Amino acid sequence: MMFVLALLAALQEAPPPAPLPAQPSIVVTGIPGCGPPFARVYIAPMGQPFRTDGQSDPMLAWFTQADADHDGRLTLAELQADADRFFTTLDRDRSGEIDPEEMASYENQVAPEIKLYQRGQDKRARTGKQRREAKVAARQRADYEAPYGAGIYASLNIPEPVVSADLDLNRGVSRAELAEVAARRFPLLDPAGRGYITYDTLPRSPAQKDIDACRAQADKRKK
Ligand SMILES: [Ca+2]
Ligand SMILES: [Ca+2]
Repeated sequence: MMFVLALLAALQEAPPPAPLPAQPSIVVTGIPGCGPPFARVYIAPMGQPFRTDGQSDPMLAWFTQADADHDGRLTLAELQADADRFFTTLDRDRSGEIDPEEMASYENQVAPEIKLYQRGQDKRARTGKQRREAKVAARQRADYEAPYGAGIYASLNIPEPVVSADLDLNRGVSRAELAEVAARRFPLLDPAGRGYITYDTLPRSPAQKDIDACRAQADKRKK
């Protein structure tokens, strides 16, 4: 990673290119200004975060794991099995319910990204321009349609994918509730009603779309 960063820095600082002598080809996987090709986190439809260094796709990591029979088609049964597996991870005391304490550990330790939309979470020092930009971004997130919380890193705009599975509002999420919620989310990921989800048709997260747009712009400038 350090090597790639150093390489990128060197490329950015390089003087206008002179004709190059023949060299062994160097694969540069990041585009300066756009960073690595993939968002470093993807929050799966049932709430589990997948992380990479940005050189491989965390959404593909989830899809490959969830598509248990590896036929390239994620079925509802497979999505529910994925939900069930994640439930077992979150229900630490094996009580059969993700209780408020386990919910808090999900939001604070397992997937802290989902809290980033909350006020006061980000205490970075900013210049005036950055503050103005942050304000605009916050205003956009306050818009109902704009993604926030987990939605920024996910295929579905669901700010908190675990707590929102508490269908009976008893402040706990049971295995059955998570399975039911998987059944409700499945059609959102399969709008054509094919009965399965493929990686290619899975909506890219807003974070990934930003990167894709940046790279497309950079590509255009090169041409
Ligand atoms: Ca499958
Ligand atoms: Ca419940």
